[in-house]
Amino acid sequence: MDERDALIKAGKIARQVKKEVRDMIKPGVKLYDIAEFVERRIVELGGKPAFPCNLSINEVAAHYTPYRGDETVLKEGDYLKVDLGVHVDGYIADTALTFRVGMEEDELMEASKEALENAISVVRAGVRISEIGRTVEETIRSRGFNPIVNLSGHKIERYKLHAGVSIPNVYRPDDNYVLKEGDVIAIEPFATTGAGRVVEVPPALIFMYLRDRPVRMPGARRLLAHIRREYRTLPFAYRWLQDLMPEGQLKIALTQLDRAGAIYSYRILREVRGGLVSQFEHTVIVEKDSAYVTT
Ligand SMILES: [Co+2]
Repeated sequence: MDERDALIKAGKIARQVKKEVRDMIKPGVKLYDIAEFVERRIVELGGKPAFPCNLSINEVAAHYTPYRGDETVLKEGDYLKVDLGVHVDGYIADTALTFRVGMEEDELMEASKEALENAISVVRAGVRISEIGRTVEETIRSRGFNPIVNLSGHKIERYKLHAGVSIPNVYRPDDNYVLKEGDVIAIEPFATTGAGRVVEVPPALIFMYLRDRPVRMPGARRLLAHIRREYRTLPFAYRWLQDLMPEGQLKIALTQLDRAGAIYSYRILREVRGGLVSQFEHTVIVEKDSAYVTT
């Protein structure tokens, strides 16, 4: 399978899982069950999770993924962001959508969805990414909401979810990367009723391997070898490790690895003023005259 076929296959799986998860979104359903369903279906359809299924509610913009024992349930009216990733042989599809639990789509959701559509319509080889930022920002502001300025889309490479270039959600004249034919990018506008900025809050439920580093604790060394082998340079969930060792030991091991610089910890991202947040995301392949949406 060549690169493009793998990207398209990953996208197709992501699309199918998005379609299936819709029926689960009801008041009273546990986030844990949704995340496990999403990741199981990805595997059943022939892919692997490119990162843990993110399920972020209301003022939480991103990076929440449930842990085993998590009793969080959906409530009527919640804004639930489902952000999921599929990889086929390292080729990634990253996509997200927002549901309003038990309710119809509203203007906040439409703002980020329309921003995504408008952004995709400007993508082609030769376009500066500042044009994407401009389009996203204008669309969201024209609908009376704020874009989240410190969250962005990203260029994607094989086994690399964030490959160095950020795809902005606001206009900044110095965002001068020019899209090339064959680039793979994720575009993900976030619209909010808040100030338009996120802050990190504990805990971290998602991590990523960075590099081998010496650590004293044997459990931490074993854990590092495990995550390097299983997830390579892709993010993984605390939930995925809960069978490996007792909870207390796992937490200490992750803390040691973080302090040693062996792993990166993704803390929960919350809108600074507690504003509601909506997000839509697609992965696209940049073509000569357009964008090919894989998801
Ligand atoms: Co993304």
